[in-house]
Amino acid sequence: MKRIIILGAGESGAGAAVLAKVKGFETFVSDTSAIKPHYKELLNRYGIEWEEGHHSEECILQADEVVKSPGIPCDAPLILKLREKQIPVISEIEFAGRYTDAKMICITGSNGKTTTTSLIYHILKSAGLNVGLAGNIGSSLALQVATEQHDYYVIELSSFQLDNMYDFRANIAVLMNITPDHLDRYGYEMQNYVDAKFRITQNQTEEDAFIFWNDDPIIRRELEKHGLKAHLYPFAAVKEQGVIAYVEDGQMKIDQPIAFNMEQEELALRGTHNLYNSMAAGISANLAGVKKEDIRQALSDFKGVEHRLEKVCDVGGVHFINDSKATNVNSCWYALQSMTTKTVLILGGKDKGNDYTEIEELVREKCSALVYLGLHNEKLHAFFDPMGLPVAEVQTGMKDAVEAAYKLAKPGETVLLSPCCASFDLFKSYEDRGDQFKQYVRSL
Ligand code: UMA
Ligand code: ADP
Repeated sequence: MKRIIILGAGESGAGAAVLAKVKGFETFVSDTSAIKPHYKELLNRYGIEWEEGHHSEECILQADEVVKSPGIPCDAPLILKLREKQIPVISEIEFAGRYTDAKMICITGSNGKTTTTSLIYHILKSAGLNVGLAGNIGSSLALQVATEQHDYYVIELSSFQLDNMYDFRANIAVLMNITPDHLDRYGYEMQNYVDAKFRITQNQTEEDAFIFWNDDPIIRRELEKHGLKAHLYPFAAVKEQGVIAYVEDGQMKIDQPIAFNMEQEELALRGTHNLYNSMAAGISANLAGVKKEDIRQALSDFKGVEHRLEKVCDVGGVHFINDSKATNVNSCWYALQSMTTKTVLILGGKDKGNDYTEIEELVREKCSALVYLGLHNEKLHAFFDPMGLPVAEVQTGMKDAVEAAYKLAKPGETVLLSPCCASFDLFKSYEDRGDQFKQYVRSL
C-alpha cells in the first residue's frame, strides 16, 4: 500500500491526512510542535497515526509521497533530504485536486486574494450554486474533498501552496497583481516569488480562463515569456487596448464572455483596489454562468471582509480605520491612496524585506504623523524620519499605539492602521492585531 506522510498537522495537514486515509493510503502525520486539540481529535476520529514534538526522519524518509504544509519552507533540512532521495513532496491542494472533478476557480496575487475569493464565493453561493470555499482563506481543500461534494471550489492560493503544485489545473485562474512579499521565503529573489505565483497558470488548456490585472508590469512581462493556452481576460481601471473589463461613463463594464455592466456607485466595495477585486469576481462569476442580475445583486450587497480597510468608529472627530491585513508595502499604498483626509499612519511589525520607496510619495502627500509600532523600528526611523513628520515610537503594544495616534490626530483626520509588515513580533496574528486596535479605539 502506498505510504503517504504528511508534514505539519494544522489546517492543511490535518485535512490532507483525512483525505489520504479516506482514499485508502497508509497515512502518517508528523508535527514538530504540539498538535492543536481539535486537529488531534479529527485525526483520531479517522484512526490516523500521528506524532508530535519532532519529525522522525528515518520513518519520513521511507514515504512514497509527502504532503508538506505550506508553512514549512522548501529549504528546511528535512525537505532537502526528501528531495535528495527523490521522494515527491506536494502541497495539500495538489493532493486534493486529484480526487475531485469540481470546477476549480483559483485566486492568487500579492494583495486582494481574500477579498476577491470571498466575493466570488458570495456571488456563486447567492446564485444557488453548489460551491465550496477553500485554501489560504483558512479552510482545507483536502478535508472538503474528503467529506463533502461540490460542483465548484473557490480556492485562495498562496505562493507557498503554489510552490509544490505540479499537475493541478485551475479551470479559472485569477492573478490580481504581483508585488514584493514573502521574500524571506524566496532567497530575497523576486523572480522566485514571481515564478511561484505564475504556477497558477500551469496545465491550463484552451478551455480554461486566465483573469489578470492588465496594468501590472510583472504580469505583462511574464505573459510574454509563458505564451499561455488559456483564454485571457485582462481587466483595468479604464478602457485600454485589449482589456475586457474596465470603467466607462461611471459604469463597470465586462465585455466577455457575456456583456455585463453595472453602476460603479452600486459596488459594495470602494477604492481602486476593490474595483479590481470586483472586476475579477464579476468575470469569474460570468464565466461560471451566473445570471447578470445575480452578479449585480451580490456585488452590491457584499459585506466586506474584516481587517481590510474596515471602518471602526469616530472618536472626538477622528476617524479610525483598521487595515491590519496590510502586511506588505503595496497594500498600504492602496490604503493611503483611498484616504480622503489627512492621516496618522500606524505602521511597523515584522519586516519581510520591505522597500518603503513605494509609499514615500503618498506618505508625504497624505500623512500628518506616523506611529511606528514594532519591536524593531530602526528601519522605519531611517526611512521616514528625514521627512520631518511628527513621529511616535511604540514598542509596548497596541494600547500605547492607539493613544499615541489619537494624541497626534486633529479632528477631521483619520487614524489608519495599515502596517506594511507581518504581526508576529507583538501579536499572535494580523487578526489579533486588528482586534486589539478596535478594542483600544472603542475604549478611548
Ligand atoms: N510544522 C512542522 N514542521 C515544520 C514547521 C511547521 O511540523 O518544520 C507544523 C507546525 O508546528 C504547525 C503546522 O506545521 O502545527 C502548521 O502548518 P502551516 O504553517 O502550513 O499552517 P496550517 O494551519 O496548515 O495553515 C496553512 C496556511 N498557513 C501558512 O501558509 C503559513 C494557512 O494560511 C491556510 O489557511 C491553511 O493552510 C489552509 O490552506 C494562513 C497564512 O498565514 C492564513 N498564509 C500566508 C498568508 O496569507 O500570508 C501565506
Ligand atoms: P490577501 O488575501 O492577498 O492578503 P486581502 O483581500 O486580504 O488580500 O487584502 C489585504 C490588504 O490588501 C488589505 O489591506 C486591502 O486593503 C489591500 N488590498 C485588497 N485588494 C487589493 C488589490 N487588488 N490590490 C492591492 N491591495 C489590495
